[in-house]
Amino acid sequence: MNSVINPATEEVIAEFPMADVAEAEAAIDRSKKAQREWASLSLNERRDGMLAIAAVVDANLEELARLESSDVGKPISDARGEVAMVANCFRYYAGVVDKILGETIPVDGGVDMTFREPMGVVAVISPWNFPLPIASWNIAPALAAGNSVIVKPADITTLSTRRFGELVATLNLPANLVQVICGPGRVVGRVLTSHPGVAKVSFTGSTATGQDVMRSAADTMKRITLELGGKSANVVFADADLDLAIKSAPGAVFGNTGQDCCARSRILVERKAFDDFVSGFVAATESLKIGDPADPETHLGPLVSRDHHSKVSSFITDDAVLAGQAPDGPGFWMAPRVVVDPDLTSRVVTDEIFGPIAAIIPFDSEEEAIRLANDTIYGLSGSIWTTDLGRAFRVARAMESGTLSVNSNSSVRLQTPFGGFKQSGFGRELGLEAINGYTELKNVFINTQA
Ligand code: TXE
Repeated sequence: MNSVINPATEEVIAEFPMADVAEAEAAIDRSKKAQREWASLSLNERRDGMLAIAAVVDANLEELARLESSDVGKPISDARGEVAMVANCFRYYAGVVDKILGETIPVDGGVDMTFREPMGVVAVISPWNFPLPIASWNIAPALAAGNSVIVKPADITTLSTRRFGELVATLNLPANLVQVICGPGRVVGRVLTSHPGVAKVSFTGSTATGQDVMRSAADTMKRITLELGGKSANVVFADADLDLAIKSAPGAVFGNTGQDCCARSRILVERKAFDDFVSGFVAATESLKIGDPADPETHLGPLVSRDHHSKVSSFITDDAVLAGQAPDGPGFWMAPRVVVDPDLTSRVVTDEIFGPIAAIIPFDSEEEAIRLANDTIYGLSGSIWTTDLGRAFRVARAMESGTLSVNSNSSVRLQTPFGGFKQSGFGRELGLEAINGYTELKNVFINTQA
């Protein structure tokens, strides 16, 4: 039995059995049949099927948000917004079903064209920080392209995805089109990443597990998309609208209690503005409300688990400035901390912490800012704050990162590609680009001289 623990209270809120290898294999067999059925439906039927998923998510938004909030420790206002995004994700990709285009290519001696064909069974292995949204970013484009899906949520945060699976099963869709299977990553996850019946694996999680997924998928040459960790830079130039940059920065690193692959956990600030930024940032962070995730006013909940709390605690050093007050009593609570001008080789600067700890680092020139921003094994996200348009473009083009924003700390939009450079992974989620990751490209040449 797997016990689900509410990280804000440490109470067991649900128990359910974990799947084993045989169950995972049976799910793959069922999924193959579902895929053939789904791909043979008309375009309108597939579109309507996806709209029905969006509608059932909307109709159950409050329940799904409460499950997510109690399972992850996520503030309820965030969870509501995330579940609304899940519904929008299915609506967006419902509109894509009949817009998956090929090309005609000028050639001699005939006509040449390309088709984007479904891959087959897609396995989605999702993490615990944004369980349902991240699963949906992969389920929706996979379905739009004519694939079936098996989702394996992280063992510690299964509730929203399990309920989503139950809701989808009530719809008039091919049986087993979307199956949710809960089990340990090293057992059930491994079956999905190694079984010949799975064509594609979309994995979101740690870089170390991503490497394991790659190795395991190699034997059967699976297609893979990896969305892994990050150590994103928030680069603030002195010519920026400093008030706006300061107001936005705490949410960008401490949102979801820092458990965000896009967390701007390295804040690089031009020296001329450094002291003002640091004092403003600490004050803005102190105004964040830490506490009961069920309270709509709460900004920060607890960390997701006891294990994760002890991992994040190992990053706390004596020079960290405490910015806020965590509740006493049960729960995996941690108040935000700020480390000012740290040694650039320290773990707080180099490692993905995945908790509420920010490093603020000074720089003196644009070149130095770029060098510091790129001085990491990761390359997922990042921000540039400046009022100089030329500088904004220069720095954005020079940063080794897949998802950047200027004068904004946003990373994710349903319409735009999301993914990383370097050890943050490869492949892109979201936008029309995601469809390329869920289709095989086929070229057909027709001889017109025969
Ligand atoms: O992730 P794992 P963990 C980072 C973050 C965090 C660290 C560890 O730094 O502290 O990873 O988190 C499944 N084959 N991110 O240990 O292990 C697992 O069951 C197949 C960043 O929880 O990567 C879960 O469903 N699957 C990240 C998923 O992989 C396996 C989000 C992720 O778990 C498997 C989460 C295996 N051998 C953590 N082993 C981000 N990019 O946002 C585990 N799994």
